Amino acid sequence: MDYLVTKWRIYFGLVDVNRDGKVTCVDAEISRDRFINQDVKAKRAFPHWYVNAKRGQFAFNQWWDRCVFQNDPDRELTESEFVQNFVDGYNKSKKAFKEGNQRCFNMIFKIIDINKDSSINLKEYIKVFNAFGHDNNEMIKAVFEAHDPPTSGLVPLDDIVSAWVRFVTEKNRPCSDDLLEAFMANQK
Ligand SMILES: [Ca+2]
Ligand SMILES: [Ca+2]
Repeated sequence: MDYLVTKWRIYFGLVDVNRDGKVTCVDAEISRDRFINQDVKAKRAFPHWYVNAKRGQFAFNQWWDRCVFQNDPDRELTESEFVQNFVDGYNKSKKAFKEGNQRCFNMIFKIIDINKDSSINLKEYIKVFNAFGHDNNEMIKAVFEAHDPPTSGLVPLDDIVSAWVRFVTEKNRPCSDDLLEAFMANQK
């Protein structure tokens, strides 16, 4: 299970937005507000900005509650508790674990797909990583390119969701795991 645990630790690092070694509602609030408020001046020019921002906030909160805090938003998770949840979920039912992750990555990438073209571009990818407190744009670009033949610049939503579900649920290391390698090579 070492390979999975390595990946779950990386996942913890991605959601511990303020890097205090715990995942709490503070991380949820920071990432949500940053994501919603980026480009706020530009967006205020659009009449539906406020409604869309409210929808985005709601969807973001839902993702954190369901997918990180398991419906208990007051939870505080250390890295080992976070990883243990994954170990327990995985051991309980691999099928349910995979389906749960499928739902969660669908949820988050639908939010990230800002222009609603059912694909993710580098700008959208950078925006969400930045909202989660990761500003190593070299790493983000490398992770994005691990999904994508660099020529097209767009990754279909379904492909990006599948890649993340594989990342979080696949126990056998393939000959080449581009996503993991992109994270490992660029860790600061
Ligand atoms: Ca934190
Ligand atoms: Ca898009």
